[in-house]
Amino acid sequence: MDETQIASLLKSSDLFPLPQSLKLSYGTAGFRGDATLLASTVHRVGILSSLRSLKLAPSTIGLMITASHNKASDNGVKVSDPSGGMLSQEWEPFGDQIANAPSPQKLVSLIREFVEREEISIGGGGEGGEVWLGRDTRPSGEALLRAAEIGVSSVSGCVAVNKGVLTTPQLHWMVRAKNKGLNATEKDYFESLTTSFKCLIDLIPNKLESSKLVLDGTNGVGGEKMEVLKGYLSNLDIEIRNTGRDGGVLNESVGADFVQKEKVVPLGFGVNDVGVRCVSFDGDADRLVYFYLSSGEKKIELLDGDKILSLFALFVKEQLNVLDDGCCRLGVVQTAYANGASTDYLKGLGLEVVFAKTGVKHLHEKAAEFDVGIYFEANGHGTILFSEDYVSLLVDKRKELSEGSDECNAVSRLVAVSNLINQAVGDAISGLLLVEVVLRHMGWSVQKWNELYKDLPSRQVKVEVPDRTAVVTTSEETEALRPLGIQDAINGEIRKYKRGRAFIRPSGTEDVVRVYAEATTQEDADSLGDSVAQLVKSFLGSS
Ligand code: G16
Repeated sequence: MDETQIASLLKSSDLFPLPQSLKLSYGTAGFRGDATLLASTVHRVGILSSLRSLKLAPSTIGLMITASHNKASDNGVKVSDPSGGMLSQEWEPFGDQIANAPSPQKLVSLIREFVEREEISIGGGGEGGEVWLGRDTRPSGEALLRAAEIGVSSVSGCVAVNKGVLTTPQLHWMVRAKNKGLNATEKDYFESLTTSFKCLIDLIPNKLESSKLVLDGTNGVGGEKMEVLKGYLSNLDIEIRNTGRDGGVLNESVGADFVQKEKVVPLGFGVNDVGVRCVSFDGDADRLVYFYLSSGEKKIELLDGDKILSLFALFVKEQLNVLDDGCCRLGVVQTAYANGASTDYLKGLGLEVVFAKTGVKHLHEKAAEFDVGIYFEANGHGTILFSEDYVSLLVDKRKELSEGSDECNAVSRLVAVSNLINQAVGDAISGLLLVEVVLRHMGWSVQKWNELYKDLPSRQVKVEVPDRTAVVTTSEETEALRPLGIQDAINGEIRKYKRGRAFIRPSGTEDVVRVYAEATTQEDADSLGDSVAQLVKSFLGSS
């Protein structure tokens, strides 16, 4: 790094001093925290993104300003690699180091060491770097995006391109398309989804009139973008609520995280919606869960990520059965949060089920090992990955099949699904379109879909503690290794309940320890969850 580059980094870093006692880590999905404290973090992630782009030149990197399901006053930043997937985990420690560097001088010395070690050529006349920036609708997003732009541009030869308000999956999709040399605008995203959705609808043998779907847009970017998509689609009857225009607050008693954790109806929905198919997005529209009200009560029937995964698995398997394609390796990936009943159901279908740590970056990696890998977290984050080799094989196969035959239709469906469902990351919009296709294909109502299996009652609790990092778990997060003795105490509680299962883990996005509990009755699941939460408090203290 030459003197001019060092001066440029020092100058821009002076604008964004690190707030006192701020300690952040890249976490499950990037850096998150109170938005008023994040300017230095976002600026530094801007620098990191430029370095990543130069390292992988020629390539475009994505930088998204969002805190997704967190409260509206929080914000955050996450990075997309050129593939559209999450930032390589190998770079996360460097992210942690620079985010916490106490002074501009220390920051620059860390960058210098890293640039040398990684042999990154800055301003050496090679390919320049490019970082595409997006943000959700949080009020703090605009100023933070500006901080990111300054960070990106402080690295010589790198340009920041502001793509404005987007869902996280849109930015990932666009980055992936750009790096593949494809059309990569937001309009291209909508057109690609619309074309494959129409193709899948046309392939449905006995089309029934579809009933209305109601979307809870969580007062965030997802509702806004679905309004745009509606303009492209003629065959989806959808009503959009909680768009944020009517004064509702982002994620406050609305959205996928609220609906999935609390299992109650979001604001804006009520007695008039009994029996209607409803869906909730989260704050940056990378998660979706379906639900319906079976009575005028607040309680809902939830169709979470596990049920979406099961629906998709059935559909894909049905197509593979038509092809009699024993050589396609189809697998599904879940986390410890997956309801035990869903895992039993998937295994009963003869599917290979593997487990990963919480965080899409972990699930995505495992799903990519299959020809067709379906991954979903119970919270509604997931997608279907098709290997490029398998898609080429399908495309070649289609050429040999007679148009309109069952085999040809099955191949066309699989290819259209690979185009519809986001190959970069979980995407609520494309997930919604695929659920709608599959329900119509099966001729199923949301109630019928819900009957695939019956969830074991479960309970999730958040516990605020002075230091959540005191909880250390095994790699699959099913057992706590620290604090010493807590797992034995948890096991003692689990043993008291029939089919009892419970685990704890530190959240990577909120300052809490999460507790998950499951048992044969809701009363037992609640009681197990509460007693494990009590154990967390007694081992770690309450904050
Ligand atoms: C993020 C991750 C998800 C993860 C969720 C909760 O979601 O992308 O994979 O399940 O956080 O993580 P944790 O339990 O560690 O807080 P989102 O939608 O908030 O970006």
